[in-house]
Amino acid sequence: MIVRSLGDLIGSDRHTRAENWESRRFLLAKDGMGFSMHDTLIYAGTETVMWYKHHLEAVYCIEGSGEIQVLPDGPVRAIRAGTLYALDGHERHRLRAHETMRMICVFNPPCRGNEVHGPDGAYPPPSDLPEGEPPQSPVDRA
Ligand code: 9YT
Repeated sequence: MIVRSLGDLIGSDRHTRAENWESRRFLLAKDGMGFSMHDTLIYAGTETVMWYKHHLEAVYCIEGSGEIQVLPDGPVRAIRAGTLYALDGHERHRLRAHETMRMICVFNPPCRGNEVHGPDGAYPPPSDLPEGEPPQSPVDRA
């Protein structure tokens, strides 16, 4: 069983920061679950274009508000606490945060570490990244 708290992740190698967001990665590929799970903040006033060509992503908003649009011309859909979206077709999309949004993000295949978006808005395919070290601490994983 794995037990982790958000406080364990802050400032650790499971805490990845980008210009518009930060991602606290509770579960990664090395945890062996077959998906990764992140607690992500999308900063108020930002607009981010993303395109997860190599991953499926589901996102559940638990705080804040914003909107999402599948590009180039999909309908603009409101996001607020209690809204989920799932990119089941690897859709290129734009996320706008009216307020800072706290999102629980699940990736399949799992992220491996400190992925950030490339110029195309994608994370690299898992085959391009090292596997990552297995969990070391018996406290971390028991
Ligand atoms: C909602 C979204 O995709 N935000 C970008 C960060 C990403 N989800 C992550 O790695 O946590």
